[in-house]
Amino acid sequence: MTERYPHQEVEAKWRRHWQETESFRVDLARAQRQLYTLVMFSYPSGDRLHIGHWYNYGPADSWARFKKMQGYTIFEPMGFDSFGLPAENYAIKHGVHPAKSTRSNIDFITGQLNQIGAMYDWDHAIETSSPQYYKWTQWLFLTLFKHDLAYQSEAPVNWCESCGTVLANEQVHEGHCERCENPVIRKEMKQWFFRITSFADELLAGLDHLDWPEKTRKLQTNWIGRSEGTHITFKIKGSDEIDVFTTRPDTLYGVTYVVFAPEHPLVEKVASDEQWADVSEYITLTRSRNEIERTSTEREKTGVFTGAYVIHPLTGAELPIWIADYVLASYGTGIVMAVPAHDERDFEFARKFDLPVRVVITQPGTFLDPSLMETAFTEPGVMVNSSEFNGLPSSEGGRLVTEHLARLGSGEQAVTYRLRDWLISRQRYWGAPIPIIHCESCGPVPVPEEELPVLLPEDVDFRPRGKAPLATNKQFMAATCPQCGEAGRRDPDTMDTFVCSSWYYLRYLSPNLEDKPWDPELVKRWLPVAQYVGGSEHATMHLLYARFIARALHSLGLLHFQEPFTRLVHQGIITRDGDKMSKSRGNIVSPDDFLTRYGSDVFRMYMMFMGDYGEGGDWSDTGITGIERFRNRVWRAVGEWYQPEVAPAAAELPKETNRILHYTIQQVTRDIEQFSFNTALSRLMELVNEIYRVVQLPENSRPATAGLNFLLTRLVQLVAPFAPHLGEELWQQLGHETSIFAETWPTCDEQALQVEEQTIVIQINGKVRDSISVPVDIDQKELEQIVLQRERVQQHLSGKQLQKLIVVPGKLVSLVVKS
Ligand code: ANZ
Ligand code: ZN
Repeated sequence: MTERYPHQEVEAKWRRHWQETESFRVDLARAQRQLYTLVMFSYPSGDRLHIGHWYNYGPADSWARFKKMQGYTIFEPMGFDSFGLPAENYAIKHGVHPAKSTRSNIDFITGQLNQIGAMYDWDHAIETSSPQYYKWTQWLFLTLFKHDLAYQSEAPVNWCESCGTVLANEQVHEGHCERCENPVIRKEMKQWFFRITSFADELLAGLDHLDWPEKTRKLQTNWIGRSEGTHITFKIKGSDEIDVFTTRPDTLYGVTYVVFAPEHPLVEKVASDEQWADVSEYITLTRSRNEIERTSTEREKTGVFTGAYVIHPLTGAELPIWIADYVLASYGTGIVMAVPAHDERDFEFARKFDLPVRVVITQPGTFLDPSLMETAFTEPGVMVNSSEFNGLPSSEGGRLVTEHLARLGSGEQAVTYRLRDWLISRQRYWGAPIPIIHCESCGPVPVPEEELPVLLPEDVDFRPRGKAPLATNKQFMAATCPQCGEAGRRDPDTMDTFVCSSWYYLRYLSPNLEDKPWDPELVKRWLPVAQYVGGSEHATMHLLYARFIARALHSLGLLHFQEPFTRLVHQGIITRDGDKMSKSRGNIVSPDDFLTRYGSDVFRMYMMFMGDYGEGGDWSDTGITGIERFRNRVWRAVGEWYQPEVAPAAAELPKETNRILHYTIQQVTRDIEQFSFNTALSRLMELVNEIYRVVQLPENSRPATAGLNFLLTRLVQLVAPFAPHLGEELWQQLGHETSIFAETWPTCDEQALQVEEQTIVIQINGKVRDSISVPVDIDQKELEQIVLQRERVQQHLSGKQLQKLIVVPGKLVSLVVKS
């Protein structure tokens, strides 16, 4: 037998070759049939490249290589999302400056990425923490600011008292600080926002035209949360007017009280002196609860009476105003008209605080007694106890109530979104500084574009301690107002890293461009991104932000497209022996160990083989050996049976082998296209089995050498995208001097797929009774089965006994029956 496949040498050799020959460099300005394929770049944090990255990047590259062989010019860039909390937290934990730790992590990860053997064009790499990059992130901020799409406003933020810092939502775990585990409170602070809500309708409508996973489009739809309803105005007794947002105007006559979100700015004004102590205590209590807790249906309802009343716009009744944390300040108007008879939360609240329940909707012909109700009646029905609206069905009645209110000037149709404007400022160090100078007389003034980037100073104590770290650097903070020349101060906040990643795909095309964020010609040629691959955990953050930024820039005439990512695929999650991989379980697969042992191709193929790409799979240390065997079988087949002195010839293949080959081509082509790598690999394994079968046939039925050579050639081409190093190595062995990825992907000959059929006559007791068409190579047992199941045959068999069944291959099946 032959020696072992020397994967280490082979893989190193080809990676060197690709690098030396600049195989993946693309002339972006001239390329034809251009195809931009993108993966989600990584944070260079201390965890380095883990299996999740590999699962994202390896298979995505296989898809790209397949497309390259189909004749596309591939642009497949890679870079680093190097600002942000993961890098900063790593730096804090290890006491190194983030600039330094980021640098060494990037260097290390670059080496790991190279082992994947992907077609990355490193000349186009970007690092979002480099001044050449964040200069343009700042430009993006200013562009939005100048068009009123960025603004500053007071907003509640997650605040950890013990760390003395603002936390991102992701850092809050069930109401507690991820780092110190102390409770997180809400605190009002002045923050920067991007006006994503202006694009809510567009972002919603745009989802219909995207080739994205259904689940992700649903998540975005729910996240945007468009809700149609009515704004209804109530007058506060002896004070202002307020609006509520309701989706059920048909229940207006059933309102028995009104609830303000505790943090609503009017609460302080309307609360009576007697109630103020209770009210203010409750407001403080609410700060310690997050929205998930507050809206949980499990929790018992809490709240406090304010001592104030509103006047019902139609009945003139006086209704008490309460505050309760189940009403959120950030949704609708932050005030709810409570209808306990028809809303579950209001019902629970009313029962707890003994507030009246008034039924105004019933099923036709039924009667509901409020004192006997155990839950709210939330279905639509017919209006009752509603004056002139009695008898109307909910939907029509709701519409008429709204129209009636509109005539009185006390209401109008309204649309509300769950989506909030994007809070982009962070009181953290490791991010792009916000390019604004605050001036006493001019307010917030943009830093002039020619002064960008506003450099992030290195000399800053970045440990979190209650205010933006940059504020402690006097030199950084001092600035003159670009407008009036007076002394001003810089904005000490930095931008959320999701701002960096909201536009990175544009920069990849020309990462070193100095006077523009991107090259409009290249952008026209290459964008939008044809294929994006990355984790579904980004469904509502990154993927929504990037869509918003593209739409915002489009609306300003700066981009020709509205949607950045035409087609999106999510890789699934890899578990190990059924468990999620985690440090605490100690079951993390370290790619590096397996790479040394099995090589990059096997590692990549094993991940692709484990399960459906979108769903993920379960890693097993023994499972990978099956793929190693497959790789070795491919390698040995070529080494042993390919005869370079004979030219490959398709015509020399036996029909059935040829059919299997074309079936494989057909299926593999279809499967890779759809990211169905596991099934594609199964087909390739079957093809390899067929090769091993035919070479063992006796001399006279073995395919001729030219035919076998052809078969092996096709095998190598089909395997290449899955195992790029092996593909190149074998291609060279087959006598070629150029890269296999410059070859054309094999096409399926539909005709070869036809199974040859023959007609078989069925005789019963010597008489021809039926005939059937079956494949030429049908198995005898299978033929007998088919014959016996024929309706005609069954008729002749019923009540009789089959005595004999004779098969004359290719011609006849003869049955002898007796009664
Ligand atoms: C009266 C009413 C009667 C309501 C009824 C529902 C049923 P969606 O569909 O999610 O948009 N609501 C409005 N603002 C709120 C806030 N800030 N916090 C908590 N709840 C709020 O929900 C709209 C409904 O949620 C509104 O319609 C309001 O309650 C409540 F039989 O008004 B409804
Ligand atoms: Zn000024």
